[in-house]
Amino acid sequence: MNYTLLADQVRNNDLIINSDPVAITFFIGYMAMLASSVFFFAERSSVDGKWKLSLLVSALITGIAAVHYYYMRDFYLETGTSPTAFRYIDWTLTVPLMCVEFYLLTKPFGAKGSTLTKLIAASVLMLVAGYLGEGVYKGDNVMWGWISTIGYAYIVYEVFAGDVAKLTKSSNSPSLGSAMFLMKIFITLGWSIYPIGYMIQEGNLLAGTFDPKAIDLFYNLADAINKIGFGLVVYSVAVAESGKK
Ligand SMILES: *C/C=C(C)/C=C/C=C(C)/C=C/C1=C(C)CCCC1(C)C
Repeated sequence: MNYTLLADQVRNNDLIINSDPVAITFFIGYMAMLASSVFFFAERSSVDGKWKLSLLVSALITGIAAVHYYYMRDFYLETGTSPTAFRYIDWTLTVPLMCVEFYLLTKPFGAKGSTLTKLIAASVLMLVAGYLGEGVYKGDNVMWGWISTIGYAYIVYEVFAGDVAKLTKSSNSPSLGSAMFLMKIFITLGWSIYPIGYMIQEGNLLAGTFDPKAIDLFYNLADAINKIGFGLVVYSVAVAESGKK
């Protein structure tokens, strides 16, 4: 092993970590995901039966993200470029798990497995098209962005007017109602940060407004809001419902 080279690299990474906001958010993202995962996992013991699974899924979402952030941070420090493949592998695992989370919330009120299948299919379309536009056919990123948006729009539709919305209405459960109200905010405002970041790519609608490198600032911010924030909403519903006997 060449220790001089290694020492140079450590010094170099240290400099980047101290001065590059993208690198800093990868580092903070890693720690925050890891801490959240431990928190959600540990808190399983303070909620009732069916909520334990919801907290476990929240812990898995942030745990999977923590592992990816560890690698994404290294990749970014080594290459100075966006870790697109790691990013989309992370999302392909965690977004379907977020759909499972919706399903678990509505399941006590009669949610069907077919709704879960539809949500997962829509998220796969959204992510595959996004990856093609960002990682493979960069020249056509606008077209792939629109195809991806079809999947996103379908998820928004399900939550606002489709099966998920109907169940929430018919459940007459105030705690499910308020959880779903917050979920709608995450899906419309929180999730919209991703396509905004995507649009700063060369040739897309917001090109030139930010350095294209800032794409990871958008994604890291959005991940923190949506993965940790979303988990906290599930946690607060679980605690509120567990208190009732
Ligand atoms: C934990 C990760 C989450 C919640 C990721 C969500 C990702 C999106 C909502 C991405 C959406 C995109 C579009 C709607 C169009 C452009 C391409 C994407 C993939 C950035």
